[in-house]
Amino acid sequence: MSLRTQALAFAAATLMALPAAADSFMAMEPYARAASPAAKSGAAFIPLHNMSGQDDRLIAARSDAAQRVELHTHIDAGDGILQMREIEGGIPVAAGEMIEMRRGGQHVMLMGLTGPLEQDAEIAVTLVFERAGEVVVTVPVDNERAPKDGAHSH
Ligand SMILES: [Cu+2]
Repeated sequence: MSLRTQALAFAAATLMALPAAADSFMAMEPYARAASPAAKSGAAFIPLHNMSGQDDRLIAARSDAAQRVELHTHIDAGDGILQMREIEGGIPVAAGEMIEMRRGGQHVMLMGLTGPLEQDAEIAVTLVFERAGEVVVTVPVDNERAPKDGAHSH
């Protein structure tokens, strides 16, 4: 076995020793909500702890609960009114750090709901990370949850 082959074999063994994607990110009290039963869109708030041991980036999300899912944040347009924007380039997160999501801040936008978000139902959201790959999170619907920090809702 050449040195190069040995190095490759070692790299392969190291890769296999990595934890499964499901263990790499932990969702901290996630919830989803819609402004009303007739709402066409909703939002999921999924704070994520990066336990993968490596820097990563949340690049996309999808769910059967909505036709289109985007990573959004709110920006102050300068007139004091917060506007939602799609986050360009995803959300970077260092090893051991958190991706914060909250009302008036970063969130997973559910556009074109395939059904009403009923209180206490659960939806599955697939989060796609640059390195950890896909992580499926079960998100309870809690339309009654008040924003923790009094931020604007949408
Ligand atoms: Cu949004």
